[in-house]
Amino acid sequence: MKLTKTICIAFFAASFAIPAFADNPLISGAFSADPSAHVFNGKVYVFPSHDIPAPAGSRNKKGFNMPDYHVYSSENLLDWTDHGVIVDQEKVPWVDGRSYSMWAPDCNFKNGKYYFYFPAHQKNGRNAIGVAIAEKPEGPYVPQENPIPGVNGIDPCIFIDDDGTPYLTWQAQGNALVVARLKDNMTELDSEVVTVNHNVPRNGLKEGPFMFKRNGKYYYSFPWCERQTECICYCMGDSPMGPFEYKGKIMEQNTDCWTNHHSVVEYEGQWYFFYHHNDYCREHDVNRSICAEYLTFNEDGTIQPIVPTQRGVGVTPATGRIQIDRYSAIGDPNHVWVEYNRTEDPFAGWKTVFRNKDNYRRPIWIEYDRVDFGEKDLSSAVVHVFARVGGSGTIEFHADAVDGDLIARIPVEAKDEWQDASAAVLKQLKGVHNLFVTMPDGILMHVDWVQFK
Ligand code: FUB
Repeated sequence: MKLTKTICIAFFAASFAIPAFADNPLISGAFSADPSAHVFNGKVYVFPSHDIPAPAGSRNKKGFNMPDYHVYSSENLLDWTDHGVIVDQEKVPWVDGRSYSMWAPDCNFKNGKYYFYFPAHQKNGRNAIGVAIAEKPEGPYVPQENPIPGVNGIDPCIFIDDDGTPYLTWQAQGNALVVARLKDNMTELDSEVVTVNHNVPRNGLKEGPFMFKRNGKYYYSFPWCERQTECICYCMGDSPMGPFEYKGKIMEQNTDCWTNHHSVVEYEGQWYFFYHHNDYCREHDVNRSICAEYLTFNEDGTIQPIVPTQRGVGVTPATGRIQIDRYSAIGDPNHVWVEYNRTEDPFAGWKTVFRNKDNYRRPIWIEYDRVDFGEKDLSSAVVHVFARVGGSGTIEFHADAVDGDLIARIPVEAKDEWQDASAAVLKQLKGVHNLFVTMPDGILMHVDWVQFK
């Protein structure tokens, strides 16, 4: 992926629901990190933290600047609704309101209420973890007057066992991962704080724990910096207080972003893995964006390793703008690649470049899987494209293979500006198919998205 200079600008969130976008990253228009996903009332809710570029007056110009939390929801994992700010550093009595220290949170449901756990700096500078309580997952949340007594640290995860017993796990001082039972009121500890026994090799920082249960087994997963950046690894055990046995890595370290932070959720019979990366900000790794992938278990309950993708999860409607640069597979990288759009908006996204060099004869292609063509006939195919004199040619859409059924052939005229070129649909498809976009002739075309009408 070739990237140009990006200027990261501040984003002021609307306090009403606004739609976000599909593919990875899941959210556009604001940075988001540390996604904690849960299913409430038949929808997926994600509680991420919120990175912003360092504001004037921040004491931490080069590090994380995290002023508040939003919550997002989705029924199809493509269209995300931002429900606005749910907790703000300036409105929590115990938090230093200029510390921008609202790191990874979590939320869960008990006794008819939603309990949102978040870390921040107290007015004395020390980390603590507090609770805000709501009647609905989207809020309004009421922060408690004081943080939870005896819980000093970051990255809370709130796990509720099948019998209703709540457990809080977090990273305590000294980089220890710890767990404690909570009282039924969800705001006080009900047990000793126990260091999680996970028999993971001891080197490297461990933080951001997440706990879930499947088929009677407890899964305890966390980021671990084994070498250069954080990978996500996991353990399994028979009790939420441990001991846990190390089972391996779910996601390997990446090269660009030092942190990774995850959660795991089952929704409509499918398991998902949420994590973050710095896709929309490449000068540094403290303005991150959340992503999701499918998660698969082996027969014995262990987890298959996940490779991060641009495509992410979900089925994309053919009638929406299909961002083919969030591809599932791509041809020869000398002839087709993805570039960051050159604008001052960090969320302008990417485009696909098709380039025929040296009379390259094989198909030049990119694949975007899981497109829903619906049940009705579609009349035209559109490509949002930029091609100058000497570069223009033809863009083709094929079904399910590079040389699969020809869905449309779109001649693209040379122009000095972006255009929507279109042509009639030649082959009607029904249901979900993988879309292949090819450049059978032409020299240099930039494609931002494609769409059917
Ligand atoms: O987002 C700030 C911190 O970075 C989180 O609390 C950690 O888990 C890491 O993702």
